[in-house]
Amino acid sequence: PQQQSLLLDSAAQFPLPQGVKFSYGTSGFRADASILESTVYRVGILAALRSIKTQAVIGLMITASHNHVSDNGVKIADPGGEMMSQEWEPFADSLANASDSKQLLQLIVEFVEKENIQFGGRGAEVFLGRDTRPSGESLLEAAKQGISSIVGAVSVDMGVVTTPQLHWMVRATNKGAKAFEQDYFDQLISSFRCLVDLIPQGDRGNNQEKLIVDASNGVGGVKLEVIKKSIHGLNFEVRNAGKEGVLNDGVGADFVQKEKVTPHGFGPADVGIRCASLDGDADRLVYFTALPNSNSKIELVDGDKILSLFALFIKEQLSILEEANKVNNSYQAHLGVVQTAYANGASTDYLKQTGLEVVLTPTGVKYLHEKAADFDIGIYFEANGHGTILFSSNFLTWLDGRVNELGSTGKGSEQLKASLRLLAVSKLINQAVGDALSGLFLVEAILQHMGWSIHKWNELYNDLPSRQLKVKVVDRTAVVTANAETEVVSPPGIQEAINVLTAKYPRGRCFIRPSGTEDVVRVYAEASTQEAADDLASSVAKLTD
Ligand code: NG1
Ligand code: ZN
Repeated sequence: PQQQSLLLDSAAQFPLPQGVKFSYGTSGFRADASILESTVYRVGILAALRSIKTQAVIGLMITASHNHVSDNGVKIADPGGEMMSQEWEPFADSLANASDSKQLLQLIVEFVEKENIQFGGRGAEVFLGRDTRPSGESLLEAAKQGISSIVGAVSVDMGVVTTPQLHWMVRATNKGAKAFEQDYFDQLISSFRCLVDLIPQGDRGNNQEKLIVDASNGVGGVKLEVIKKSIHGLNFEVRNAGKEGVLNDGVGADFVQKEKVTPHGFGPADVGIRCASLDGDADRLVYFTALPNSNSKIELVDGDKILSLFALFIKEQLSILEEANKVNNSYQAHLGVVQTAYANGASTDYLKQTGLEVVLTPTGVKYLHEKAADFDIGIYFEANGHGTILFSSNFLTWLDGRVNELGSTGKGSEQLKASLRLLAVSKLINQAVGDALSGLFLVEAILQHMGWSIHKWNELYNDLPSRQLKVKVVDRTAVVTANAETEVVSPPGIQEAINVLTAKYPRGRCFIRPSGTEDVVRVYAEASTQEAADDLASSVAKLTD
């Protein structure tokens, strides 16, 4: 009863805006910030319930990532730092759309019973974070109100953080580790240092040319400036750090990847220099280098190529270990990479040719992450630059043992170094979620290790020309796909028509799927020339009309 009146009173302060329908998509709720207060308040309640249910700390992040500065959004991180379990999404939807406080209360009562959520044990604890959007401050207040409308629930405000930082904090806390921002920085800096110290002498220092980072005028820039003060072994400059320009406006990973031109703040003086772009909440990373005399055109080094670089490095370390294992006690580490249908076909071919196991999943980090967790080392990336590397605890335990064993025999062997490198990667890379900052430092460490320039890296393979289009449709749910979204099963006949069109183009590949975040059907096509890819995409787009 005390709980019920508390909820009714506080919910009444956050009325649902008229005429909108919210849906917990691939990245939580997103909308114009002005209509999000009730949603964020309700997600506060949801997070508190999730914390009680899981008896662990839960994260609540307020961000709209690469979207416009006037948008905002909210999503939940589960105890391991991963996205909230999909099983709770329908409940999230119904909470967000409850018409008034009474209906809200009723939904909660029913759900608490159905999920058998037991009050009275450990109270809820929710970590809150937000990006640099001005609307974040008042939305954070709404989240706090939502959390405190559940009796005994507490929130811990982590302030302005990157999305991956908040996920990392949740994960680390639930593992019993120290998890403040400084701990995150310390771990990143020390594991980067470790990788640099393990670079074979001959190759060291081949890659000390400056790196320029476009921080999308977002939170990533703020954090990079902090890291810059204590990191050694990397010469970098941060641009678009958010002091002047507008968040995600002509800057950032999404812009650079889609437009394939330099972001604002870059000019002719930067031609040929190794550059990186983060998105607004620093969970996406792409690299690029400006081409000479080309009207700001760039050579894009996307998520697929970051994945390829990581895979190559890890495979090299594993093969050093496996050499030794032939004699010694062995552990056949299962390495796999996970992509979506948007991965450039040339990247998939390249990965397979180097002997890697490649798995395709539907679009959305939750699918990729889940698949990657099936491997001892699972690397996943979306072409847009969101991805990370997951290590199984079995493998890490084995690796720890190996390091102790090899270290104690005093053999400063190659195997020891390879083991230490893999351990350092597991600490540097954010295993909760894709993280542009940790990804960036891993890329930099590997480039130094290999002694590679960005051009050398980019030459691993040549991207096939591709084209993405979106088609506004009355009902995007009419398009149903199978096989990791590579085939349309409904409406009938469309797939056959796509096949006929695709067959006309050398190296042609094409698929359509309903977007999970926008009211559109997306068309993706690739072929041996840009013209062919454009043609294929537009002729397939016509099929969906
Ligand atoms: P949808 O709208 O479902 O295509 C987009 C991106 C995803 C992912 C999500 C979440 C493309 C083609 N799709 O999903 O990769 O980033 O947004 O933000 O880039
Ligand atoms: Zn993002």
